[in-house]
Amino acid sequence: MADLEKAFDEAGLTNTAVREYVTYWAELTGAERVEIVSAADDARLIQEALEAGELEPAGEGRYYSRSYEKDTARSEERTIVATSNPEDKGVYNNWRPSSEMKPLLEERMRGASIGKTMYVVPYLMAPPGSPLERYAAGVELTDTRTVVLHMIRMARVGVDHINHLHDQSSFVRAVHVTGDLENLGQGTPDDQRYFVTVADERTILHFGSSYGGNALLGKIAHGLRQAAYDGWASGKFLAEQFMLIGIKDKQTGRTYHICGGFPSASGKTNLAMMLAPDSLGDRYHVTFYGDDIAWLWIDPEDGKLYGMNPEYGVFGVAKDTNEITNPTALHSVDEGTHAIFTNIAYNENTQEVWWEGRTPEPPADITGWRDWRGHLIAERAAGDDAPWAHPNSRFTTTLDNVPNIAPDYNEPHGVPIDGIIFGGRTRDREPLIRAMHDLAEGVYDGLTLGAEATAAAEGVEGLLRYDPMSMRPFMSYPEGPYAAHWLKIIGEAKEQPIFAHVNWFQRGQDGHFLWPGYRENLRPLLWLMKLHNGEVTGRDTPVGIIPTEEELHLEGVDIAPEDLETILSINVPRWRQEMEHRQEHLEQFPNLPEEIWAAHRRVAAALEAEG
Ligand code: OXD
Ligand code: MN
Repeated sequence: MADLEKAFDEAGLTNTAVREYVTYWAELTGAERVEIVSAADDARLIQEALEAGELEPAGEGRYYSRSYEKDTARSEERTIVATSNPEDKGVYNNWRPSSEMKPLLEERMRGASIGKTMYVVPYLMAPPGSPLERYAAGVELTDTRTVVLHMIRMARVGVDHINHLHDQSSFVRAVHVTGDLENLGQGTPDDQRYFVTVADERTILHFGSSYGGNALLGKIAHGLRQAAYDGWASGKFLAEQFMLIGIKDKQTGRTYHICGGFPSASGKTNLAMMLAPDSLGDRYHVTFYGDDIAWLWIDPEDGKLYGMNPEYGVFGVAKDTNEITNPTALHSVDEGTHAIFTNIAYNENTQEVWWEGRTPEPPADITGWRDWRGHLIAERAAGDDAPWAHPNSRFTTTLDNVPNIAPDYNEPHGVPIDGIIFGGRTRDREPLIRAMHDLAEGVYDGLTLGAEATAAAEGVEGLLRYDPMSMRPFMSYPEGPYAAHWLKIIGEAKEQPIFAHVNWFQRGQDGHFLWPGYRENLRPLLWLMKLHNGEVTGRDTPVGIIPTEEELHLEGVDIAPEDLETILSINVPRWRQEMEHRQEHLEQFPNLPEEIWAAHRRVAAALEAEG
């Protein structure tokens, strides 16, 4: 091994705890050399990756990469939360004892980086100076250059973030070793991969993938699993898979902030990047803070609830992103943004990129086009209509590239939160929006959030796949204490945020969507803020307050009167059915706070009382 001390000194890495940690893992993995990375190294690393064929140019100042074909998504079955306390076992966290998992991971990683460079990526999952900064520092060790390039886009990266730590050892130790991707038995009974968060030791050990969701350890493993655990253990904050937006009322000068959770494929990124409809654009401006993670806490000074996006970029799903669904996302990956695409279709002659839903039809002239696996489209067998891009293909870009990025996204103190919303993809029953009466009902609603099963194998029609607060894959401690922690943190807020459930996806008998969605989704959110301000009263129902037609201000919205009536009403028999499923779902969780059960009983009784 080359001289580590020299490498640390040259990079200005002074934190002795970090130096010890890097030394330990460099020796264990057998890495040939160590390179300490800062964001300023990006251009050089890009150049190296282009020369090595890990990236290809996708026009000017934009790049394309392909991952190994069995390594294209997060693996929930192989993801584990480990601690030394068996009471940390929950329903969804896949808990295992750390005494079992740590040796296992060390065994997998031993010698696995022989001949490779170990990149040391010091990062911060917060704007610098944030009151939660002490939970935000981490150092990812990775053997893969494209992972480094993604980390530079998704987190604030540089040695300063860890040199100046108040407590030099309070950083998350995040070790990523790719392994021999072609021999890991992905998805077979002999699967060798393990993605482990040793939460009570603030250590993340991920082996067997270089796909972003498994390999960018600042994002999901630290930003969600570890941070949720830290937030609970410290009693100080919540870390949730939430988007966060601002809505500025130009007439009053006031900006509202709304965050919220949506299970996968429920349009969270599109909502987070939404623009105001043209007819409301003179008055309202929507700003983007984040599309995937929010940390929430109470400021002891003013007692208000604050939120921030700990990430520095967007790791978005490319499929179906186009001028109508999300023009903001398209601009955030324009040429010159240094965005990186993964697993979309690529034209090696023209350096163009394409994915399903980018345009209604794929490019007519297929010359030079290769699918995400790298196979020429022109050489496909007749009738082979496999997608050109992988359904989980991604774009990665920094927040500064998002055209409507909030001007204060980098402010350390975060932004005051006015509303918390949940929404799934539900074809019937769920109205356009229903506001909750109080905190307990809000948390209850979050815990019973779900999305419809998408494939027959996944579930029964009409039955949701429950995804509490959209955190099912990221839960790190048991659901009962999780609910109690929510009640505690939000309960401490001097000004309570308003909770609501939204649904853009109700369908008619013939399958058409009843609500136009996209930019029009601003209207129900404006209604929610007016309700919160006492400017409207809505109509009370057993499952929450819903807007009247007049309160929604629908001039110019293309919607049939009967469709509008459906999305602004409650189907009581369907709701009664749903309550039985909810009961079963909640019964899985030991120690659920009595307030949650009381909210459940209240809603059930109100539904029973309806004619
Ligand atoms: C996810 C992601 O997997 O944000 O949820 O990438
Ligand atoms: Mn996500």
